[in-house]
Amino acid sequence: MTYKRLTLPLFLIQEQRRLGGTGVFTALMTDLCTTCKTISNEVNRGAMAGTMGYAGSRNVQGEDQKELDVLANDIFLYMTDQGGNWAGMVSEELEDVHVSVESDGRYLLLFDPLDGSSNIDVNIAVGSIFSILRLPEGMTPSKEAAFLQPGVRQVAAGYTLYGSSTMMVFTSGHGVNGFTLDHNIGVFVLTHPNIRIPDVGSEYAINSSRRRFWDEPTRRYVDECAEGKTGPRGRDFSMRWVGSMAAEVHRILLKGGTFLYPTDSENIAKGGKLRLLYEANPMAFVVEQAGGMATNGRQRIMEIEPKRLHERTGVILGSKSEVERVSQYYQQCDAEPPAVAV
Ligand code: AHM
Ligand code: MG
Repeated sequence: MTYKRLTLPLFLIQEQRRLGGTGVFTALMTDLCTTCKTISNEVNRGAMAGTMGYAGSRNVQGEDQKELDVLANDIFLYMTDQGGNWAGMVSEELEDVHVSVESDGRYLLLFDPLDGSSNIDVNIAVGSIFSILRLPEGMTPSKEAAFLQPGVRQVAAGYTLYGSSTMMVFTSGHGVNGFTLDHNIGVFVLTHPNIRIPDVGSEYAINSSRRRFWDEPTRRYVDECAEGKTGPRGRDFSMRWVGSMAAEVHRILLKGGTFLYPTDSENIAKGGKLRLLYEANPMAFVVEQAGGMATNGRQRIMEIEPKRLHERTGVILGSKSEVERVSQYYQQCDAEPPAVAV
């Protein structure tokens, strides 16, 4: 047979058979698939959708919401509520947990409906990021505590990138697979099976305009990369910054390298920039499953015990050898005796 395109629905059914699943995971992923296809449609219509610009509201993080932020959040909640598979949700755009009414679902969904939304008005890639947890025994989804689980307990996680094509990339703990949306048939198709992050990467992604706030290990790592062939790394690097974590992580997953949004002297009071439960943890799960590494510099991201729904963390992730190097710089910095005042 010459026709060999494996669609996401077929992939899920094959995995369900292979791993002896009950079909619940297939149902969860089907909900997410429909959600992201709907958001992709809205994003692709651009200015024609009439959803550009600000909504005139702020989210719990105090950030101005774009109209598409609000719409994408509504789509997530509506599409996932209907199936009855989910007990509750946490969203970047909602202050409190959302409980699915009339559902006996045992799973929790944590998501950033539209990551990098400052890019919407200028037609640059945005994404959705999601993490799936089990509702712990004896807990009700209306309580924050049900969601405060470390990333190592994620059942599945991933992102959908609305770029020059729409791609969904996810892991359920058995490797990472990427699917491209075929708009003609309205189905995601497996295009990137078993993604492995290259161990040697020549790209790093960081918002360099924050250099004045960086700590010593970040500054050292970036400076050494920027010195290229003539510096201690002995080779040249390129720097990229899209301003959308989904796009950044996707590039690094395929090409290797490092993504850094560290805690710095300006964001440390908030704990960093990126949110642990629905940005850092899902991306860390994907990156680790692809053979990479994800840390806040001093601790593996997925082992951080969350204390709040919208908790933030520093994030350094990517190719194993590069992230190990940054971690070593943190260790060396922490081991240095404090300077003695004379
Ligand atoms: P958002 O989820 O509110 O869109 O913000 C998160 C984004 C990340 O995708 C990206 O890595 C970062 O914030 C961009 O930060 P900066 O404004 O420093 O470029
Ligand atoms: Mg985000």
